Amino acid sequence: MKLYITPGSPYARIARVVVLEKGLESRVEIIAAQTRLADSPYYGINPSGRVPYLIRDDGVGLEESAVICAYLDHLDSKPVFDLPTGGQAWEARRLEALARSMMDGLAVWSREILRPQNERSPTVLQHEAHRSERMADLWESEIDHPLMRGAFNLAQITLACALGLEARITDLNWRPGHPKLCDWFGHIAARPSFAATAPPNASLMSSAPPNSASQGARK
Ligand SMILES: N[C@@H](CCC(=O)N[C@@H](CS)C(=O)NCC(=O)O)C(=O)O
Repeated sequence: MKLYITPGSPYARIARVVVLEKGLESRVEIIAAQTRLADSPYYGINPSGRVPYLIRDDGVGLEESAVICAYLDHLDSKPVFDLPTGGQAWEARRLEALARSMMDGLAVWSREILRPQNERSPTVLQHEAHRSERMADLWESEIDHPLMRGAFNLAQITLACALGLEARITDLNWRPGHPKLCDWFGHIAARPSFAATAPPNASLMSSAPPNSASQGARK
């Protein structure tokens, strides 16, 4: 199988973590795709141009990190990331959706920063910065939920991949005032699957305006 990724994509990182957690390294070839590039050859492989994208052994391609993770998890017929049974399933869904919601906002923020300085929208940057603050506050209280502290699951993986975007977005500073979240993240980030998939540090991806004294500085 081939898994198309970009090194900085948090969605692709979720799938890469699952590959490692499930010991699928020998079955899944990880390939860096050229996204967001006019006429990228990658569009011939995946017309949407998005990552992650998994080409199965039968040649069929799958999009969406959640779908790809479920497929990878079921390959050995011993899934470990399926939803828990009973009422806990709704809690697992709720938490995973909250984590994905935070990631979606951070992905918009990081995309905006990648645009040329004169094309960035200060409104979008501010909106996403504020959303990230609210989501960090929310997660500081949710992080003690038994599902966030128990067996490794997709809500945990998704949240950790979202928080890990601090390496890509200089002005994302979710740590101050969130000691429980910091401690939780420290444990997850130490897992080999997370250490091996850490996004490249983009210390210049500040959303501060040019020549600002705070450019590149962490709050
Ligand atoms: N809902 C999708 C989101 C995938 C996504 O937005 N990937 C971004 C990278 S973080 C991408 O491929 N962007 C390239 C583009 O928009 O052309 C998933 O969970 O897999």
